[in-house]
Amino acid sequence: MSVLEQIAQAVIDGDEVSTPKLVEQALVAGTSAKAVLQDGLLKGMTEVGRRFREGEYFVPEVLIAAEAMKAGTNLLKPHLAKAGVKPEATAIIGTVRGDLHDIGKNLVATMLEGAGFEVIDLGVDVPPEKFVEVCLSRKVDVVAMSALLTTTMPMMEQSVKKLKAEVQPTPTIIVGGAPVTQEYADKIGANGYGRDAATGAELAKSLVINKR
Ligand code: B1M
Repeated sequence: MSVLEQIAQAVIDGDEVSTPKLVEQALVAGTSAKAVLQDGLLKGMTEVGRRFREGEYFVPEVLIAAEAMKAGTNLLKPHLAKAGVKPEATAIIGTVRGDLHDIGKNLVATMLEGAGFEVIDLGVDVPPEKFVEVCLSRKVDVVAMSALLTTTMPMMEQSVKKLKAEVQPTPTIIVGGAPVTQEYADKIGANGYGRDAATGAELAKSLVINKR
C-alpha cells in the first residue's frame, strides 16, 4: 500500500494518531501537500461519506474519521499556505447558521491564506447578523460561506441579502459546499462559487487581489 493509500485508510479507520504521522512521512518523502490532501485525506473522507450514505457507518464513525482528517489537515496547513507572505486582503469565513460541518470550510480558510488573504474564521453555525457585524467592524474584502446541508443553504441567501442591505460597499461574497452549485450562487446573488477549496480561493483571489 502506498503512503497516500495508507493515509486514506487511516482516515477511514478514524485513526487520529496514524493519520498525522503518515502525512508527515509523505511530506518528508517529497510528496506534494496537494497530493496528500487530494489523494490521501480527501480520498479517505470520500469513502467515509459513501459508507455513511449506505448505512455502513453511523455518526460516531464519521465523527472519529473527521477528527483524524482534521489532525492530518492541521499538519498540512503550513505547507498549503505560502510561508511568510504578507496578507494582501482580508477574508472572513464561516459555515452558515444551523450547519456544523467545518472540514471543507477549514480547507477553504487554509487555501485562502495560501492565496494571500488574512483569514478570520468565524467557525460554524454563523448567523447572517454575525457576518454583517464583522464587516461593519473592520475592512473585509471577501465573505466566504460554506454549507453542507440542503436545509442550511437558504441561510446563505439570507446572509447575502443582509450583507447587501447593510454593508456598503458590500464585500465580494463567495459560496461553496457539497450541495451548492453555480446556479444556486447566481440565484442568491453571490459573486462566485467554488467547487472545491482550491477553486474557491483562486476565485476570491481573481475577484479581489488580481483586480487591484
Ligand atoms: Co454530515 N452530512 N451530517 N456530518 N457529513 C453530509 C454533508 C451528508 C451529505 C452525508 C450523507 O447523507 N451522505 C448529509 C447531508 C445531506 C444533505 O443535506 N444533502 C449529512 C447529514 C444529513 C448530517 C446530519 C444531519 C446527520 C444527522 O445528524 N442525522 C448532521 C448535521 C449536523 C449539522 O450540521 N447541524 C451531520 C453531522 C455530521 C458530523 C458532525 C458527524 C460530521 C461533521 C464533522 C465536522 O465537519 N467537524 C459529518 C460529516 C463528516 C459528513 C460527511 C461524511 C463528510 C463531510 C466532509 O467533511 N467532507 C458528509 C458526506 C460527504 O460529503 N461525503 C456529510 C470533506 C470536506 C473536505 O468536503 O465539506 O464538501 P466538503 O468541502 C469541499 C467542497 O464542498 C468545497 O471545498 C471542499 C473540498 O476542497 N467547499 C467550499 C466547502 N465549503 C466551501 C466554501 C467555498 C468554496 C468551496 O467558498 C466559500
